[in-house]
Amino acid sequence: MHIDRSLKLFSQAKNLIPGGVNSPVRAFKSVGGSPVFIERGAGSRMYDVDGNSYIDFVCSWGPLILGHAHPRIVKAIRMAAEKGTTFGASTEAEVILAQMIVDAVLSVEMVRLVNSGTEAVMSAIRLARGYTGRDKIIKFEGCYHGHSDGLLAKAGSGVATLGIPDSAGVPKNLTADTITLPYNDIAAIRETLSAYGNEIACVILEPIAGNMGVIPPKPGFLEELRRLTEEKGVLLIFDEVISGFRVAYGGAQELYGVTPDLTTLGKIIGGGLPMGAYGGRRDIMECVAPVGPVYQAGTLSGNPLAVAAGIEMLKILKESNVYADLDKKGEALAQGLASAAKESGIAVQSNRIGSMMTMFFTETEVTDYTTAKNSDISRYAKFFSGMLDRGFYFAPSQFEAAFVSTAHSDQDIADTIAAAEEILAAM
Ligand code: HOZ
Repeated sequence: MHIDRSLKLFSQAKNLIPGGVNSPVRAFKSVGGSPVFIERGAGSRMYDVDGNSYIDFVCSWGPLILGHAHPRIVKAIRMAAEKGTTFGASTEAEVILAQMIVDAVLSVEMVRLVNSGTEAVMSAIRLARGYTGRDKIIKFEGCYHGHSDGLLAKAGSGVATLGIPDSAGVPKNLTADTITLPYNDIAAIRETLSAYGNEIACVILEPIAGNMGVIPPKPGFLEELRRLTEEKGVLLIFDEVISGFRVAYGGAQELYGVTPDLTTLGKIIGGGLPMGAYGGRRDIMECVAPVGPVYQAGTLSGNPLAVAAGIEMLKILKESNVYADLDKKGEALAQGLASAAKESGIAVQSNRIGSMMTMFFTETEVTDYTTAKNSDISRYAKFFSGMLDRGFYFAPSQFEAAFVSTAHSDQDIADTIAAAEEILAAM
């Protein structure tokens, strides 16, 4: 495979952009080799600047549940652009999207649109603190909630593979109120809430962890978390930036039947354009300015292009039965990869919920950050590079999810498994 133009661009980029990338994992540091530069995408495929084609299982890290450049979404964006790209003033389309989110996500009675998942979570935490009058928050090891200061503690993929424990530049006092506990460990949360419950504003988690690789909640974990937080007047926030509209139309909270107080969303709701949202109980959301005292604002919030893409995306998801189809494809891929590994005598753990999955290169079950870190990342790197060379684009990090979209055909999945059999056998 020739990647001459990508190599040239990467060397130019390194001179202009830190590490040559606008988000660290994209630099391929933990898997080796040099990143390919993408020119375009269509359906399940991406094409790089050297003309190589890849079946894409990153799907822009989650938003592309319908694949690349879905004609209806492209049309919606084009039509919106013709009317103007931003107004910094309210539009009818924002009301339509807000209604669609409220109808879909059980916990959300009111919603505020922002520009990214990071912004959504940062705002939801401020809101939880403003509402409760408490400062401390609890997060879980390996759960990623964006890169705002107070949440960059044991934050999964990017920091995990770069070997940076947290981040430089975050003053100690900004993480002093962040308590970090092991994911899926109900005893730890029970103890902490019974000792400090009255000081804690919120517990935030990815109800299905996606950024230390996919780790589902253990049976009863979310239910017990809901019960304990309610008991202590602590708000429960589900970060559904990845799982929202991905594992079910109503997200993980629909799938598991557990309703948080606040929910953060991103990725899919923007139809592939930058968008985030936070929402929840009306009495809490009414603390947000201009109704209440918790300030949050943004020039491009509710941007017409992103809103148009989001509306069209949600319409398509609602009208077609995508989730059963995605689950079937997800299962075929996860099972195919796992049995290819088994046949080659390579120990893996295959974690999957619907169309999001991770194959961890480890012998032991993966249920939290510590067990995820048992993975042999050099083996993942070999798998990744072998697959990339054959035209299959997986995440350049062991600690990420692989995503299947509606655009992936059964043939795409079969071809991927066939290639994986060869790579794994050679390892
Ligand atoms: N770790 C991020 C996704 N979970 C990376 C995002 C990106 O590089 O675009």
